Amino acid sequence: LTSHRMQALSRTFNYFFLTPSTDINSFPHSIFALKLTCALSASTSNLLITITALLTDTTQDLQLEVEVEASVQMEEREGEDGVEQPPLCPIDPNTQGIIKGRDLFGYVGIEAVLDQMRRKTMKAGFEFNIMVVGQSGLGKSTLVNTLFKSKVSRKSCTPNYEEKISKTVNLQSICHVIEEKGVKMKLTVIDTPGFGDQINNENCWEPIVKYVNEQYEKYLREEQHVNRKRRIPDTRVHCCVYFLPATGHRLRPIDVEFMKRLGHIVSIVPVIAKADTLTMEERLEFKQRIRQDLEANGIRVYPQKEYDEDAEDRILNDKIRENIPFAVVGTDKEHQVNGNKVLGRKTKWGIIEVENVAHCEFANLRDLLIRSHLQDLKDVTHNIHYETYRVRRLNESNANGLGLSALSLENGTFDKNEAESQL
Ligand SMILES: Nc1nc2c(ncn2[C@@H]2O[C@H](COP(=O)(O)OP(=O)(O)OP(=O)(O)O)[C@@H](O)[C@H]2O)c(=O)[nH]1
Ligand SMILES: [Mg+2]
Repeated sequence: LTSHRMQALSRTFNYFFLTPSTDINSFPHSIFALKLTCALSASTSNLLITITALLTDTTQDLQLEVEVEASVQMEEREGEDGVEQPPLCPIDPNTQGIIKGRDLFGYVGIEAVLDQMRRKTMKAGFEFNIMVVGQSGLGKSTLVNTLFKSKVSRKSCTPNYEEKISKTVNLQSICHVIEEKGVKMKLTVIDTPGFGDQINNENCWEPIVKYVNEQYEKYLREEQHVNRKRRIPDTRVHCCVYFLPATGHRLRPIDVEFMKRLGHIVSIVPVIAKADTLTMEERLEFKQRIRQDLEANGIRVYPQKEYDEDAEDRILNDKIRENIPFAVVGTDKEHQVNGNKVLGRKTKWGIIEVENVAHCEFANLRDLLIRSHLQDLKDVTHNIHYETYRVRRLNESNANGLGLSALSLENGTFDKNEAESQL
């Protein structure tokens, strides 16, 4: 609070401004709730944590008292010698008609909900699942290793992934719990076998589409369970990193087909693989051509324009849209550069530093996936892709005259007795 605002508040209310050293137990119980409001007004994060711990059960009472207090204040202010008081806060013409908590009765501490959410998330941790998809030999498995060995996890993960990367023949998940500043993230990367080796590559997207849908189905079944788990394990693919070969030409028909299909069920982030094989000019031109091709073919890649929430979002996402596909280089080796250990590819003419933005865009990809858009990717997965799947499945089962339980039965999770007992 500014000192001006504090003065204005103490004219109207008998407020106590607590400091972190104030002993809250020394206050009479009857004015406890009011004092909590005051305490939140002078909030520091430490103070907030102590007080919330003391008052977890009185939150409801607190809200009621605050509301009463607010109406009293309004009456007093209206009755004061007919003299119009200046508003405590300047009135924003854009918010006229909306009474904001602060304007009415000072600082209530609504924003403390952020602290509450933070504490809950820290306790529970969260899951994030990335899938890598693309033609064989483009460096998918290498990039998964790069991600786990790079800054995202260097401190917390012991690389137990096999040292020599060989051709991936089965779909496999690599999972690490990464902890940073007390926040736990269970990061799972699903490595997929590359396609394009067969003479006939028709329907090569099917195993991937099947896997993505299976995860939605698993989640749907859990949701419909009568005794639902408190937290449904989330194995849904939140993001699919699609590898494009650095041909320098245009999108190949197989990539167009593949991405078209995947784009409807999962958020795709395309990347140019092995970008160290392109010069800077080639890289720029190739990126531009890919963006044109994506648009011309109506391929939906993340972040989609229609899901931008506001102008701020649009500005941030426009920058990403102008920059995709990221040109990445992968490695699982570390080298010494100027006395520092860096992840890089050693060539005859120098070291390509994977995490150096002047060399490649791996760091931009990692920032997008983890630092800036992780929650949005999870939200889009849940609210758009999963929702579309859920609606389709429920419509299907209704059209077939099967109930929800039958839907679960159909997918083989329940045994017959369990389903009958639910009915
Ligand atoms: N030049 C260059 N080579 C790379 C890069 N990333 C990986 N490689 C090499 O490419 C080869 C294949 O890498 P993998 O990671 O096995 O490729 P993949 O996409 O997993 O292949 P599949 O498992 O068959 O689908 C290895 O020899 C890697 O060292 C890169 O960014 N640049
Ligand atoms: Mg592989």
